[in-house]
Amino acid sequence: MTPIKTFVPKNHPRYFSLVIREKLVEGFKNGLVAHEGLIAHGRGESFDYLLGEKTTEPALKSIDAASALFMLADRPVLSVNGNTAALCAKEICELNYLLKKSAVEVNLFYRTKKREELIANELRKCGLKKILGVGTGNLREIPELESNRRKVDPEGILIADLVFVPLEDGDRTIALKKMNKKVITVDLNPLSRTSVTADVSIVDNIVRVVPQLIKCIEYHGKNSTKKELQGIVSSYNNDEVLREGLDIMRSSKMLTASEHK
Ligand code: PTJ
Repeated sequence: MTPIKTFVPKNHPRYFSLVIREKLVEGFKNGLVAHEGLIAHGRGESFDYLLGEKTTEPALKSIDAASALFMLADRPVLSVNGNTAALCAKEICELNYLLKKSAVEVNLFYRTKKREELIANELRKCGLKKILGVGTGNLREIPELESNRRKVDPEGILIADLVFVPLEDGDRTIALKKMNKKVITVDLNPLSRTSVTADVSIVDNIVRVVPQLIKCIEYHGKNSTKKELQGIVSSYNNDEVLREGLDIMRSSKMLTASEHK
């Protein structure tokens, strides 16, 4: 995560969580994040708290399956919204660079021209040259979807075989599945419609997920055959992984006052 100027002392027990919160607020002040994005982040934080704010074993399984799916895809698209841009624009660009066949598309629920442009600029600052979904009157609509998320780029999500949709509302994942696309999501809520509908749902904080995805893809790039990647995908069970994530949250231990110190 790109360092920011922070009020949080380094030795605070929840330093990282509070720094992520400040990053999101900064993204809001810069116009990237919607008002509603702050609320969505609060919901995510509460699930992250129950996970102990770390990447769990089931999340690592999902990251492994997601890496294999990315590497097997012909036209993967990374969909970026305001929260994702504020939290990990640089890492999304790195992931895109690593994948080579992929594209990055801005897709917003609370779509305004201004936010589109600000998010595209943020991605450009990270070195991305081609950004889909912005500055074109040429967007198409995906069927059976009423929200602004229906507007997609004909060179991107419309023709993608795999779409990465972190921090989403559920409707689009359902619509993308009906279009026979594979969907990978990152969602701290294992009960969300997005999580239960996607092919691979990574129940973890996006700021931890994208760097881990990059490492995992680099590893498979050097060590795994196409057949091995296909084996990872076919043995992956998303429902099982979601149940395991929920079990970890349920068994989350209450700390006593002395343990908190
Ligand atoms: O930028 P826009 O206009 O496209 O709007 C983006 C938001 C996030 C406001 C919009 O997509 C939305 O309302 O999303 P939801 O329906 O609140 O879903 C967001 C999901 O992401 C929730 O289930 C949260 O728990 C989860 N979430 C929030 N922050 C994180 C997260 N998951 C992983 N990492 C996070 N940092």
